[in-house]
Amino acid sequence: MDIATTPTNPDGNPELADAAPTPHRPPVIHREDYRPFPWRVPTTDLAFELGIEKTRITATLAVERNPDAEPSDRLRLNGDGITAQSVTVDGEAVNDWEMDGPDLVLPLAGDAHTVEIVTEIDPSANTQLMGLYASNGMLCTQCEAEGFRRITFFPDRPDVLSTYRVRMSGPKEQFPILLCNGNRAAEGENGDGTHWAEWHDPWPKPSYLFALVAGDLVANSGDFTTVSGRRVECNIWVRREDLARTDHALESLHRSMRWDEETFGREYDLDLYNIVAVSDFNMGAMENKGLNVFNTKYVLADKDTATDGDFDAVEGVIAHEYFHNWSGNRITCRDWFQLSLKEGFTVLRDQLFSQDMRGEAVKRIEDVRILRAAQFPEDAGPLAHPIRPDSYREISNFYTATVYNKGAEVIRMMRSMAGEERFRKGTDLYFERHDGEAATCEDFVRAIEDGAGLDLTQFRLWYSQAGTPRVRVSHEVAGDGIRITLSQQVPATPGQAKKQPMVIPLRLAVHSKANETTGTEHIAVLTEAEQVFEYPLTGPDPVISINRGFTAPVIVERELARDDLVFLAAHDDDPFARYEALQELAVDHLVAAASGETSEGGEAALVEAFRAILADGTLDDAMRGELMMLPSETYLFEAMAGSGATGTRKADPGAIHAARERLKAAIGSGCAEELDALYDRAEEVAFDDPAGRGARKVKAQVLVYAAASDPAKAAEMAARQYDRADNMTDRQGALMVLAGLEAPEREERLADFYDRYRGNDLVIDKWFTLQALSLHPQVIAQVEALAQHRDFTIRNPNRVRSLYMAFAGNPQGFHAQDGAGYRMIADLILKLDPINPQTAARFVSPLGRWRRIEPKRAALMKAELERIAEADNLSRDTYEQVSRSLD
Ligand code: 0A1
Ligand code: ZN
Repeated sequence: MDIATTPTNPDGNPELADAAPTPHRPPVIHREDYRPFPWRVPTTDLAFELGIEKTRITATLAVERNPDAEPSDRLRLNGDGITAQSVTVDGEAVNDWEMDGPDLVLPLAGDAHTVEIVTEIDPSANTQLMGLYASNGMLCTQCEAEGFRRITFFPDRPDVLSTYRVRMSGPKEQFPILLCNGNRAAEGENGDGTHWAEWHDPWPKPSYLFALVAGDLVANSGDFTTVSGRRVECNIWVRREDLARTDHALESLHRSMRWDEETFGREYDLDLYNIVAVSDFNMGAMENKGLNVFNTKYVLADKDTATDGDFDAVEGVIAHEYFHNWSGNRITCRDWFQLSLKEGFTVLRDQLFSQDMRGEAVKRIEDVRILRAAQFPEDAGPLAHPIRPDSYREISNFYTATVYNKGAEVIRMMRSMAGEERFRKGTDLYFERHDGEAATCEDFVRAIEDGAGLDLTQFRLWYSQAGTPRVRVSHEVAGDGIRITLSQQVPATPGQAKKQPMVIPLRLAVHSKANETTGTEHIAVLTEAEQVFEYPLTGPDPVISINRGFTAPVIVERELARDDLVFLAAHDDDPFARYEALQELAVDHLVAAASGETSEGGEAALVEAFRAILADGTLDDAMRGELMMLPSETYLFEAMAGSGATGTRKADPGAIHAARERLKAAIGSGCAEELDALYDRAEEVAFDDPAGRGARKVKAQVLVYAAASDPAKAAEMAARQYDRADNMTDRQGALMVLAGLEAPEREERLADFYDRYRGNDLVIDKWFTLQALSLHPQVIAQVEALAQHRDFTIRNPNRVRSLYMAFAGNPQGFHAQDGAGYRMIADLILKLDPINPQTAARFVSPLGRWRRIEPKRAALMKAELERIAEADNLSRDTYEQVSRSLD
């Protein structure tokens, strides 16, 4: 497909009036076309007269020429679906402005002016949830990436930093709480039932960090004293009925604040930190300066309604948004191509925080599992892009696992190469050098180079090359040493046929199988296409343990004998490497089985390895639970399809599903006694016991294996667990298994769950998800019925995701042989696109994987993409994802 390139104006924006792009083919924005904005906006004054159906905004911008940019006598202010009621320049009404597409362009001759613009919007009609919108009777905003332009005309780009003063007024009964960024400056009543508040944010910020909330909210409050003695008032704002579920969020915030001081030397910089929970939200949460807006899912948690995983997610997201105060807000991005500058770094920071809070090994395994489930397929498919993309049509489509999670891995590699102490010197230098600026990924890399004393010249390729590198490992023993040959290949990705060798740091050790001893750890930094590393041997029968701790986000291809993998699974001293060896055993066996190859002894070896894990007294249950999880079907598709460049084999979802179920049954029956004993032991552990979380995790796993090997017994066990549960983890774990079984217990417990939690949106979301994810043979019909349920609404993103994202992640349903699953997702995309394009576009990528799937299903998937592509008036979001998926 040809790409419509877009020239830029001197005013630094794409020329929307250019002929090539049409609503059906939105323009492509290129990283190389970045130009500084010709104007600065030192101060922005906003006055909001708030109403659910009509809000009037008066924006007063002080503008002055930017000496660092090419001069222009026009000021281009971005808009999106808004019209100006009036425009004044230096107090005089003017009418020589014009609209250029959605933007307002104003001629300005002098060096400095004051521009005032009035707009009026209807928040209740805002179904996209970008800009100012209504949710449950309250008003809130979402401005990243380009939502501010739906409120008022503004240079809505991250490199225009301004100091904001905001006055909000509105009916007091409807909106008793009025919140904005920064510190409260003044408030008062108007005597006509309305009241007002003025807010001042002393820190210059880009428009995407602007936020406002007005509603009937209550707060869970708790002060935090920073390292230098500043008292910070912290509030978690929610609806009254949710207040009892906010303690965990507040405690997580306090822990994050302390950790960032201790670990990165970052202190909070305002007197107030507000977090508001809203139930209609496109993403997880948003780091607006001093006023984070959160999806309720990442705020509310108590034992009865949230699982252990939910508690972890709340802690992780609270930390993530808090850490953005430095990595994102104090130092922001120059342009949206630099998104990984703030997101990759902040994800790494939140991962390190959670490792410190909950244990390094288990958290690392969880993070790698997420990377493999979400990012590896992205990197191997039509939507592959570097962590710093080169072009986009709609930036919302680039809030991806690549920018976030691979971005974090790339910075983690720098940390591994530098060591913790030197890495900290690098980050200190970055914060010092760029505080108050809109920076680039290049700025970050240079600061780490200078501060940590690394040469990252070649390493920079991680920012520009997409695709998951494959590293092949072979070795030969030479005397009392070992020669390890590592070679790398980076697969071709869209727009990038040829790749250069990357810098790949791999922690490795050489163990001795005969002596059952573990070797010392080395770090091998692979920089060439092929390279030999030599190490001394510590004993006979060497086995290489490589990419320990998952130091590099690569796929390791090693031809290890099954015995060697079994040895590593049982004896490796690196917990991640143990997990990896087991995963590899399972992948090898399952891919062979799904491909119709014989995998003689594969199943027996896995059952034995499993038995060893169940019996291993050195493991705690939290780690045991991780080790018990088989690779996901999506990961197995990737393994079966091989690399983009060389893989000729296609993934067969039906065969993989069947092979995986067979293996689960074999483990379930082969280790029945051990699994039962584990369950009985875990059942005795009380909820609050420090071992409780691990115990709940292994119980859920035991049920999974029982369901595959002995469904009647599993139904009985799960029903009993459900009935006796005193917490959501046990209840959900049991119901998840029941939902996949054809047993009377299924309907009873599902009905009970619904009745018990009716009215609690987040838990009802779980009820939808459990069913959409289930292994039940009738899952498609069940999802169709659930879409008609009175509690289903297409307007709430959480609810849509709870049903359809879960379904799209259920291989058995989504990949149904007749294409009914694909059709269902395509129908959803078409229906949702006019309402909420950002959320609709996120459903395209599962269909986009068609090239790696066997031909019959691939044709059905592609046909659905084509059907979407033919629709009139597709949003920019969905258009971009569908056209890239078909290219
Ligand atoms: N910056 C946020 C993510 C985010 C991005 C876009 C949004 O618009 C709907 C919302 C949130 C983060 O990384 O947490
Ligand atoms: Zn973020």
